[in-house]
Parts: sequence; C-alpha cells; structure tokens
Amino acid sequence: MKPDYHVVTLFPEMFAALTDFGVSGRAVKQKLCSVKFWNPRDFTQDNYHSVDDRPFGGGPGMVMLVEPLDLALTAAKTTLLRQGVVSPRMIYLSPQGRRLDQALVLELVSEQALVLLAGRYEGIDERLFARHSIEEVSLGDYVLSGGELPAMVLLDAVIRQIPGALGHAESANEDSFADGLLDCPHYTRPEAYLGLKSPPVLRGGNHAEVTRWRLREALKRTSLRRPDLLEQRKMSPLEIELLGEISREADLE
Ligand code: 9D3
Repeated sequence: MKPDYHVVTLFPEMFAALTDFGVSGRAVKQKLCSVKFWNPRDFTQDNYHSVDDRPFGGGPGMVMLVEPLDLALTAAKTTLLRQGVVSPRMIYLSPQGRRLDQALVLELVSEQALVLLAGRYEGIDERLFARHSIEEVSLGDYVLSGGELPAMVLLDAVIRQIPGALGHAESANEDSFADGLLDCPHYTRPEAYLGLKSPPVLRGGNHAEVTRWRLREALKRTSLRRPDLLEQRKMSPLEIELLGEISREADLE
C-alpha cells in the first residue's frame, strides 16, 4: 500500500516546495504517497493560541509547549491507527539526531507511514519524549532556523525512492553506475563551447567505452574529493584497474 507521511509543523505552507514541484510533487499528485499536516496551533485552547513559552531557568529564545505537540502527534497516530498502522516511526528533525544518509533513507522508504515533527524556536519541551517514542534525525552540523526544511529534505529523498516516482530516464540513470561514488562529469550540446570541447569518447558511439570512461571519471573525482567514500567500499576488479590507471596518470602530472 502507498505510504502515508504525516508532518507536525507550525508552517505547513512551506511544504508546497515538496508537494507541488518536481519529482516529489508528481509522486504526490499521482497518489504514490500522501502527505498530511498537523498544525500544533490548531490544538491550542488559550485566547492567544500559544505554541511556545519562555524556558524554565531563563535564557534566550522560546521553547515549544508540550501539550499542542502531544495533541498533534496523537492526532496523527490516531489517524494512522484507524488505517491499521500500529506504531509508525516518529522522527523529530533535530540537530541532536542521527545524521541522515542514503542508508537511513532506504530504511524509511519501506515504512508504511512516517510521522515527522518539525520544530521551531530553541527546541521542544523534553517531556514530549516521555509521551512518545521518538527518533531524532539531523541533516548535519550547521544551524538552521527550524525543522521544516530538514523534513522536506528527508521526504524528498524518501519519496523519490518510491517505485514509480522516477521516470524511466531518471531511474535508469541511477543504476547505470555503481552506488557510493560521486557522479561523473556531464556534457550536452554544443559539441564545443567558446573553444571548450566535450570529450570525444562521449560522441564516438561506443557504449562500452562510454561506460568505462564514466566509471573512471567517477572514481577519479571520488578519490580526489571524497576518499572516505572509497575506503568504505568493496571494489570490483574493473574499479581497481581503473584506479591504477588514474594514479599512474596523476604521477605523470
Ligand atoms: C542557535 C540555536 N542553537 C543554540 C545552541 C540551538 C538550535 C536550536 C534549533 C539550533 C538549530 C535549531 C533549529 N534546527 C533544526 O530544527 C534542525 C536542524 C539544524 O539546525 N541543522 C541540521 N539539521 C537539523 S534538523 C532540525
């Protein structure tokens, strides 16, 4: 069955970038998945519809109130339970979380549903974690203004892996090459631009040579820019041969 993604956010309008454009927008439009929003502000009772308050102990910034978040998460869970989804993974996008990588993305694509929580301000009241089993996921070590962009990044990465989300051209492109390497350089018309020529091998019509060139260029780039990716990698005999060529070529320079 198609996966259901529920997002708890104060700014659901931001998610138009995900739901209305490109590969992810098409997947949502084709109903390959659904994306639903729960605004903690809709679960407030007070006259001001407060969703945050000053931190106990003082200090700068504001903390998200536990009750509107608890009610929003519970509403998302209840909706899923009525559809037979028993304990959906719940993910709080947070700088304290596990770093998002493609291995986690592939884990998440196989989930029937996800409940994502995007925070604002300094963070959320810690007692929310006592009420719900919540994983934390980060994009990396830099400071953003909230969890909405990270939630969209995570969903974009997940949704494009749903079978049928990518067109034929796009998905063929994905397996044409070994994973775990940086991409090779790309060229299109014109053949030469302001005296800058495109590699003749790409226009020679020898598909096997093109494949070998692309793998070689990908290995070259990866060893120069991301040697850490090569260290973790089981190399094929062809890859070892090409890396040998690359290092001999580098020695000549
Ligand atoms: C300047 C505020 N910081 C004080 C030490 C803490 C802080 C609170 C809230 C820093 C960032 C945020 C908002 N960030 C996210 O919600 C977030 C995030 C990020 O900032 N970087 C990488 N991944 C993520 S996932 C969610």
